Amino acid sequence: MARSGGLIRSTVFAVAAVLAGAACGDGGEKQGGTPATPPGVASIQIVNFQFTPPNPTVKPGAKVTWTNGDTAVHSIKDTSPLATPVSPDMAKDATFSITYGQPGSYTYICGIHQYMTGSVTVAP
Ligand SMILES: [Cu+2]
Repeated sequence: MARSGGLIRSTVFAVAAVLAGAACGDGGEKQGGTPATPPGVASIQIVNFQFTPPNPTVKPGAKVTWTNGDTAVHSIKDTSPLATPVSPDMAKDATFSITYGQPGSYTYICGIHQYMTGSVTVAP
């Protein structure tokens, strides 16, 4: 007398804990308009005289950081109309960042080895 239809229903209520906007307004007394939630970041590694990845796409307001993984010294020179100041000479593990506000395509090179090229695309 086996009773068929032993349907075991395992209902899992996945409570989606939406972590929307983690505690904005911490009452800090910082000066300057540093946004609480940055729109994005991207990292470009310099390895073997190449940018990796060379052509990232980021959101407006994103901060792109280059890190020199080579023992050779490199620098970052923005060659777009943005005309960001050239980075200092970057020793191994040194970093340099540019924050891109407006959509567009921003080319850059190594100021020392100008055959090292790349571009950052900023798109909404
Ligand atoms: Cu270089």
